[in-house]
Amino acid sequence: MSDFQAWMSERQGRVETALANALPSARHVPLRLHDAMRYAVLGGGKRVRPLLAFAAGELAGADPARVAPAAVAVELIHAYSLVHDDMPAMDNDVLRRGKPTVHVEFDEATALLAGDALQSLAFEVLAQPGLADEAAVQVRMLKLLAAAAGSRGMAGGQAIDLEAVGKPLDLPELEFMHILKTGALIRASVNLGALCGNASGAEPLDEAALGRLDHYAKCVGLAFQVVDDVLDADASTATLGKTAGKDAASNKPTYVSLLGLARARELAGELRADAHAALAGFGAEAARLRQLADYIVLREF
Ligand code: GRG
Repeated sequence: MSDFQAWMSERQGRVETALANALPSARHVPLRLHDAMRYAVLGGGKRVRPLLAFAAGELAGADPARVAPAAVAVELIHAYSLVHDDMPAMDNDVLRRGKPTVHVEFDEATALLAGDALQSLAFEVLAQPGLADEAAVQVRMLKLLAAAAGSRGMAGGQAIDLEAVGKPLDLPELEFMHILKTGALIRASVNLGALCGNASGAEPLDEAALGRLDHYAKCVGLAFQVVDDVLDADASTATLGKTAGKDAASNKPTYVSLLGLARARELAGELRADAHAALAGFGAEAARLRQLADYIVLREF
C-alpha cells in the first residue's frame, strides 16, 4: 500500500467513525427514519469531499480531529443530495453504492425525510461548539456550506440539470451547471478544511493563499465531473456501483456527448494540470491535495 493509500484509508476510517457517531442511533425513534439516514450514509462511497477537507486542513496546519466535523458536514450534504437525486421525481435510480437506493429499500416519503434530516444534521454538526476558536470563523464556515448547498450552489445546479434533459446545452452552459451542481460542494469541502486551520493555533492562511486554494478546488470540482461523465460512458455498472450509461440513455448533455470520449479525457488531464499549477506556491504541506487531484482524475469508479 502506498503512503497515499494508507493516508486515504486512515482518513476514510476516521470520517466513517465520526459519521457513525454523528448520526442518530437506529434504536431511537423514529426508528425507520434513523435507519434510513444511517443506510444512506454509512459503509459506502469514496468520501472524496471529506478527504479534500482533511487535505486542505493539513495545508493549513489543522489537526485532523478538528477537521473531522467539517468532513462529516460535507459528506452529510453529499449523502442527502444523492438520496434526493435518486428519487423518481429526479434521476429515478434504483442502485447507489452497490445497494438499492433509499426510496427502494425504504419508501419515497422516508427517503425525502432522510435527505431533509441529513441536511439539517450537517449544519448541526458544523455549528457545534469548539469547531473554531473564533466565532466569526465558524459563522463564515456555516455560511459557506449553506451557500454551496443552496439555490446558487448544488440545488441550483440540480435545477439547471433537470431543465436541461432533452435540450442541447453548449459547453459554457454545461460547465456552469456542473460548477454549481458538483463543484460548489467540492469547493466548500476544500475551503472548510482550510478554515479549520484557524482553529488549531496554526498561523491562518492569508486570503491570497485561500484564493489559490479556491482555484485548485474549482479545477478539481470540474475535473471530478468530467471524469464522472467519462466513467458513465466507459465503465460498467458493477465497477461503478450505480447504473452505468444513464446519461446517454436519458439523452443528457455531458462532456462526453459534447466533446467525445477522447477530448473529455484530455480535458480532465488539463484540469488536473491546472489544479497542480494552482498549488505551485505551496510546498510539501500541499502534497495530499496534489495526490487527491491525481486520484480524482485517474480513478476508475
Ligand atoms: C438533489 C439538491 C440535489 C442535488 C443533487 C450531487 C447531485 C446533486 C446529484 C448526484 C448525481 C450525480 C451522478 C452527479 C454527478 C457527480 C456526483 C456527485 C457523483 C457522485 O459522487 P461520488 O462519486 O459518490 O463522490 P460516492 O458514492 O463515492 O460518494
